[in-house]
Amino acid sequence: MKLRLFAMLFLGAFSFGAQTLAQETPSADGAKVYFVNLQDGAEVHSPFKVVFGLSGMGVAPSGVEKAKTGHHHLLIDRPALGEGSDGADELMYGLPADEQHLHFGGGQTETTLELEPGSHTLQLVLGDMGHVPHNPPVMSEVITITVK
Ligand SMILES: [Cu+2]
Repeated sequence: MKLRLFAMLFLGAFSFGAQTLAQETPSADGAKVYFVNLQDGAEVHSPFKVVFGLSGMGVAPSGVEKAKTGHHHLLIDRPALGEGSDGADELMYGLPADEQHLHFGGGQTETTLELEPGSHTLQLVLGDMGHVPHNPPVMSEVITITVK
């Protein structure tokens, strides 16, 4: 009996702890992000415009807590979300901000990119107010483009 109570308290503490961690912001069923103006295999001249599409959820600036919203992130020249060496961490704690992870925390829905000539990969990922992917993540396919 005593042991059972302890186990319940332990499990209770664990689940509380898990909730305060991330990937707890639910996405909307069927939500999608996508590239409006670029397809896999596209050839572009730098600088070029990238337009972000979102359906089934809304765009909100980072730091704004509102259900079923998020802001865009553009992942450049790296493995698909969740598949790199930091895959588990980025799903749990959020995306870094560097030249491979652009945040559009103002709620922007497009950008202009300047990339070196050659082949590059791009992926769009929606993040919550704290830059953490939703659960389940709302992300585009990884597309490969060639910059002429
Ligand atoms: Cu962000």
